[in-house]
Amino acid sequence: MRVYLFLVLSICLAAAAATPDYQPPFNVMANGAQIELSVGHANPLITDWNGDGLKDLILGQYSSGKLRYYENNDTNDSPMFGNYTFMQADGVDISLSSG
Ligand SMILES: [Ca+2]
Repeated sequence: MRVYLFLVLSICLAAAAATPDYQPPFNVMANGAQIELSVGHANPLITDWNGDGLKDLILGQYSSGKLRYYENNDTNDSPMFGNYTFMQADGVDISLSSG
């Protein structure tokens, strides 16, 4: 019986893992406007950066290598971002080279 249950659970977990549920694409807004970058490449990261329980947005800019920080001012289900600040280390904007 345990072998049978294990086999059924394994099949269910494999089926669930094989069918991700993606949402339709959408434009991310900040301060009421679509986020624009000077060059079309960006590396987004969603994480609770400031530890307030709300997921924030960090965007790595391809053109200058700077990291934009957008704090989430609403909820995790309906995030609202305002103006960004550049992330800094020791008072200096962080800049990562490309390549
Ligand atoms: Ca946060």
